[in-house]
Amino acid sequence: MNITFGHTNMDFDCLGSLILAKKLFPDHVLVRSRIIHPMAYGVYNLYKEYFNFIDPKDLEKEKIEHIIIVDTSSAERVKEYFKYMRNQEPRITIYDHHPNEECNIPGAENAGKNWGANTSYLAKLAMEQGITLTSEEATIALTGIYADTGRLIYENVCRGDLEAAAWLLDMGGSLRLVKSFLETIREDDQLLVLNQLLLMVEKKLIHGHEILLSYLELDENIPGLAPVVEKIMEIENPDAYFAVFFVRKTKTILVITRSQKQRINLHALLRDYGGGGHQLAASLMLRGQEGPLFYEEFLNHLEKSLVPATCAKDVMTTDVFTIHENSSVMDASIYMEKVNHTGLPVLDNQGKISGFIGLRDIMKARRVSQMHAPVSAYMSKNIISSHPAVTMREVERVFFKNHIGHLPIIENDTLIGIVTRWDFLEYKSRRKGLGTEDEMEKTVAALQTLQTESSGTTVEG
Ligand SMILES: [Mn+2]
Repeated sequence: MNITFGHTNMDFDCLGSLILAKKLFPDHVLVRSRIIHPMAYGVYNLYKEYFNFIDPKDLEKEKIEHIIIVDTSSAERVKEYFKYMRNQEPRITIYDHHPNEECNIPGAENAGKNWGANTSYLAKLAMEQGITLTSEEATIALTGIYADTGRLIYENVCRGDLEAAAWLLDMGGSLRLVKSFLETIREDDQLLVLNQLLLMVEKKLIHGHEILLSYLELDENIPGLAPVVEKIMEIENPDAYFAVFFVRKTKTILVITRSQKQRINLHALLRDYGGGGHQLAASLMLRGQEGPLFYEEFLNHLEKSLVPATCAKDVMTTDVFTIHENSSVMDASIYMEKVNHTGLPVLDNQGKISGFIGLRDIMKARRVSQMHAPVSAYMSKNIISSHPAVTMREVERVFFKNHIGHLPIIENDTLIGIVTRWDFLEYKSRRKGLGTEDEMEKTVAALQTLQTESSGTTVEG
């Protein structure tokens, strides 16, 4: 017998990979995990007959020749299947999309590649072989891709993920169904907590970070609080959210946190209490403490431990090209072209900033043939500037509110730098990822594992 299986606690990407593996390797039978991720349970239950799973227990009487493993390379996550296998040395091939992760399944070879979703990689193989899918199979696979790539927006998404998604749409995959399967808030009590939190969340500026905070007491534990916290994160868009819950019945404190800034390292913040997780997503559970006391103490901890937010002086350009107010508009125009800028701060005799001249001001002078007039006659005198400690969030607001893309930074009446569009975009594009690609991959992988780690639903028989 030849078999295919994925990791324990099967999630969407695992199911998507399995449905495609069944098409790619029809002489292999699918074996299901005895635990299914609660999020993915609906898909499993609705499409059961498309998989035709056998149970790990059924392997007891079989002689297994070849095994295909999808969406994991970790021995720990497939041990439930091997428990029942009698023969010692089946051949094993792995299709896992984290080939950098250490593969510790003895004798196995990973044929996978670094893709956003494992399903995408198998879809590419199916595409190349001219396989066709039913619309149900395409929908299952499409759900896997959307789930593991954060709806095609995580930083490890590659061209192949998008091509696979396009192909699955051609095969009749339904985005309407995908959307409904990925809905994280489905229970009434989740909705109730969501509404309560929306009314009570408090925004606080701590060392330049916009921090969202809430403290809520619950009668008993409610499953699925993390998706509620994520939903609030989406609505309020703070730099980080610390949601503290106190469950009265069990006297348990639960802290769920999400961040979108690498400067706010949640794992490090919660480790002091015995919690942890990852840089951008972490949680903590504590027993035997009073909720309100803990919350107060926790706020102090944040004030003490948060590293100050990135501000203008960290990202600004310090070699500022300027022009004197007595120079001609013509000189300004030539200089701008030379330094490849669309605007220049204008300085007076004391070296202080007295205005700003941009392309539009130069056009105005050109239209009336006044290119030899002094810059001071055409510059805009209403200078929007700021100080070195202004946070990047504030810079973003100033840009948007005033329709500008540069902000001169002034200290003690002296121009010390300028934050340009380019500086801003550089900062923004790096803010969600981490310094190096390696670390970025780790974070994405960690977020995917977090999804997988939440406790599974054990299936019948
Ligand atoms: Mn995966």
